[in-house]
Amino acid sequence: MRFATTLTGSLTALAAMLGATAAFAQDQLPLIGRPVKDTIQSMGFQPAVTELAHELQWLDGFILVIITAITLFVTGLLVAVIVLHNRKRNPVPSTFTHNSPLEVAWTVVPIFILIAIGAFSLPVLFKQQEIPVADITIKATGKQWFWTYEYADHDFEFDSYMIGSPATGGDNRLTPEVEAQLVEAGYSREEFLLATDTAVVVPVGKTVVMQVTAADVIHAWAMPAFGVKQDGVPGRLAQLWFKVEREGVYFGQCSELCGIAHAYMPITVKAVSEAAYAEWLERAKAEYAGVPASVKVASAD
Ligand SMILES: [Cu+2]
Repeated sequence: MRFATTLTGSLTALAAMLGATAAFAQDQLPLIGRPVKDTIQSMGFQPAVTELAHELQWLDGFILVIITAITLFVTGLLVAVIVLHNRKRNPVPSTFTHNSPLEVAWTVVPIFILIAIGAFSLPVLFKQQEIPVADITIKATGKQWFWTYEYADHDFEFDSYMIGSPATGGDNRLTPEVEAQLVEAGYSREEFLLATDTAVVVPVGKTVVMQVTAADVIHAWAMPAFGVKQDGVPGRLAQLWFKVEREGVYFGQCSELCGIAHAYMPITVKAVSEAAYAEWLERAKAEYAGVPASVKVASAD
């Protein structure tokens, strides 16, 4: 039993080492999509790097203006009632029960406000939901507790574990060994709970369609900087899309409570140049599929 445990430990350590080589040469990429602390930035969104995220963040600002105006208006009315219509100031209250112009106004004005919000929010929603023709199709499968990515156009897939998870030889805690693994993979202790051993690699400026599903319970693939979040439901294939504008590393999280290690199945996306993507693709095909896809297809039948 002890031996088996040690053997498993060595194997997972070996797998982690192999996984580390799979990180490839996208180092020196800026870490863009991540939470920050102790700055004014930490109050807001992560940088938007897709059209969808730009629009979502604009919509958030637009609705914030509307709700701020409504809140100030209602607060003003309350203050006016308290100040002008208290018993001392206004000993004989008026007793009317109807005021048709006022009632029409407080019905019609909210209708126009809701129409205005809908007119700007529905196109954003539709843009998310109408999946464009893909340049690259990737299938993300949520599992307890890691993600598997299949590059559907190229017939290979790989698993993506959090650095420091049991699969990489850790126990979901930040130990010196885990910190060393993070540094070796091009991160720092700050990226613990965010960085994974392998990353989804995509080229900038290309439309990526991510098919999202799950193998056991419901998970969700979410990437704040891209403005996307999609539940992965076992037996169903949902889709989301994004086109990344800036080269960099982006972190996301599983966003559907999926069990005890839900917090330990983050998502790392590396957006790279087209040349770097092509180079990565060749290496990934060789590493993850074992044999080139063409050879595999030829020998399959
Ligand atoms: Cu989860």
